[in-house]
Amino acid sequence: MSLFLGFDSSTQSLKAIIIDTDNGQIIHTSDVNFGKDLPGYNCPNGFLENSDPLIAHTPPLLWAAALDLVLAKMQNEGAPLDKVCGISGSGQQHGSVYLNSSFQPSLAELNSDLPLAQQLKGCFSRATSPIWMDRSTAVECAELSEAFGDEIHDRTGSPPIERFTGPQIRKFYKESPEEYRDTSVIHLVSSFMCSLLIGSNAPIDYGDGAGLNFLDLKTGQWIPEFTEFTAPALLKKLPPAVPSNKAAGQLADYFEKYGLSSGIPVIVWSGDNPNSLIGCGAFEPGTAVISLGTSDTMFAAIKDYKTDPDGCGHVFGNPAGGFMSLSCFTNGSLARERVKEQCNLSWDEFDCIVPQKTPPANNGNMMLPYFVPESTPLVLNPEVKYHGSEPFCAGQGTAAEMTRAIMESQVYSFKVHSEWQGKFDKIRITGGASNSPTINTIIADVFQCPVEKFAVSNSAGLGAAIRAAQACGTKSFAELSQMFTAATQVTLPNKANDKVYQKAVETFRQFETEQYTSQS
Ligand code: XUL
Repeated sequence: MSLFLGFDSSTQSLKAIIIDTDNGQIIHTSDVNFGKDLPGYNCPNGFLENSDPLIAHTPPLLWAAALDLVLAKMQNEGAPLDKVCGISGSGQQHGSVYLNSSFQPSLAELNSDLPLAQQLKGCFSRATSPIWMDRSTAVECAELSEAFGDEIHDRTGSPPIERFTGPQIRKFYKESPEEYRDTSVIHLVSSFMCSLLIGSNAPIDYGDGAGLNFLDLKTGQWIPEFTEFTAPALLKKLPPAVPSNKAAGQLADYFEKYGLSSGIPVIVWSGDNPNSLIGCGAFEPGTAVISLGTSDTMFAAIKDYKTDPDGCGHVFGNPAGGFMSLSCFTNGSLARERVKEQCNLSWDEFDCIVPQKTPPANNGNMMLPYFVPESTPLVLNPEVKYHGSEPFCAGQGTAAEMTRAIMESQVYSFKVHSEWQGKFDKIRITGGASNSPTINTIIADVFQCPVEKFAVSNSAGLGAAIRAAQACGTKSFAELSQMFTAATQVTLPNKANDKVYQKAVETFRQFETEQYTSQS
């Protein structure tokens, strides 16, 4: 048996998955929900409630407690932990953990009779960790942009962004200089969790490391000018950046109490998006993934380093080598839901009414469906804008027109804002709305390539387990993807719709440019 364990430390839960790479089976899955299973940390949704909507923090001790809890749960459920021969993991990106000089010695002396959270209580120089949902660093982003212009975007793959770790560290240093001074090491969620497993400070991989605004993606090194400007002596407080297939260390003796074998390799953890790229079987350029969730995301492997000229998309390290792009469309299912409600339709009607009553490209009717602030394109003052026939623009489109308009316009936006990444041979689609045959058809026709569905429910955790298996030398990414991420359904493009959609995409591009390029 060749069993590998992948963890997924996300915003709301810690999940674990064991895969068997001899026969392509998922042997066991388990999870701990932070709100439900660890109520004492007061994080019903995975973070502390705050009256300021820009602030989102989580006490990192919660994540340590969750690691003990999920392993105890798996042991009780009879998971074959004793047969696991390699481990890796996935962390929500950008969240940062601030530790003092007692962290390393405490990890080295972990007592298996006591829980992790009890033993690590005194190791934090900052009691709470800002997570990716925190948007309170606009001032620090502006300071970084002013100091370095486009250089941060050009070298690290993203401009300074509120949720990214660099601006968060600068804010902490400015607000709490003494606590900053007492900080020996700053981890990401991924490298913090990995450190617990190996009983020592773990490195940060290129996938998650790109979420700090400091990593030179071409050289794999932290950029000293950026770290020094951000906070004094910061470079000394950052773990080294390494490729994603590197072993961070060996599993600490502490975890023998759960039946795991100490000494097995722990592969460096990565961020949830780089892990999902692997867990969705999209590790090679040519395949993009569209994930239709609360927000929609579109990501793909890219071979040569390049950045989004519009500054909306991000570049991270691809755990399989090279780079990956990621664009986030904030008004995802939220916008679909709003239109469905406006039209008073059920989900089934929403999906059926479109093909029956309207032609592809909707006779030119389309919309910019920004109900909340949007990241791609950048829209700070949300508004829904219409383009097309007079009644449609006056908000009097039929339910069929409105429904087709929201579905098609979102796909036009995917198309326009992914062009910088190159051309795709196929698109893999996941998330709730991927069950809609109409959305599958629209994506296939607009992109003129096959759209594949696949049966993966926790792509980040699966990606982590696959990375552990690949790095431990048993099988290639191609073989492992074949085993765990095979397509279950394919929608082919209709060539006859190519022309009408090409024209519609150009109209959409122009409409969006007219409305939003001047906004910042
Ligand atoms: C990516 C990002 C989110 C988090 C979610 O830049 O902020 O996708 O990784 O966990």
